[in-house]
Amino acid sequence: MAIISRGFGGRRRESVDGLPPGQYLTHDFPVLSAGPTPRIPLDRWHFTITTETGQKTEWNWTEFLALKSEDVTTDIHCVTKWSKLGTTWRGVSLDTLLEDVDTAADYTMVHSFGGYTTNVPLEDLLDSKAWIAYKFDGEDLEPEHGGPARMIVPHLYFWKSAKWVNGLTLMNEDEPGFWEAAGYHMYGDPWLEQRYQGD
Ligand SMILES: Nc1nc2c(c(=O)[nH]1)N[C@H]1C(S)=C(S)[C@@H](COP(=O)(O)O)O[C@H]1N2
Ligand SMILES: [Mo]
Repeated sequence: MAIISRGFGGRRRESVDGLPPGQYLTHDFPVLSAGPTPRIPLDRWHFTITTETGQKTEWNWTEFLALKSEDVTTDIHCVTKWSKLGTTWRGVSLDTLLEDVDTAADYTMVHSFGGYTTNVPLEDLLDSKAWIAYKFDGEDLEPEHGGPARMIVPHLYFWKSAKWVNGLTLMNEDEPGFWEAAGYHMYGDPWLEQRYQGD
């Protein structure tokens, strides 16, 4: 249940169950991109999983849409301190995509069209914790928010949810992605406020 409170500083911020420490609630959907929005024609879209031994599994857009899709309702938390509760998505679970992939690796690097990368441990992509989403709020995902398809890993800060995703690489050792190499936390648990290295 949402509880509205005014706080003391004259700033009106809602305090709500389900909000991690240091976060405030937003009702709009901010756009945060480190560069220009790439436009990816659907006939050039692909998602490729590459194992630590170089084995590749790839889906084109038609093959991807033929996979089992799920509706997901989840809260999202950006490291810049906004959170949005109860967002609704439709996408393909990473459990489905990784089902027939043979790997002994523990880490992944997620890759995007445009060059963005972010590292996520493999176990954080499994057991209904991550999806490649192509709908938001019942509509096709807008390019600014990562359309045609983006990763969502909602239990970690939202920079781990790569927009315009096009693949993931399995790795034996953890390596930093784009923001992690710039000082952001390697894991990014919002409940532990793992914003920056050393948190
Ligand atoms: N490819 C790509 N994915 C990205 C980003 C980016 O710059 N490029 N920004 C990240 C950050 S910091 C956040 S908070 C969310 C923002 O998603 P939104 O723009 O849909 O709110 O996307 C994440 N995924
Ligand atoms: Mo972010």
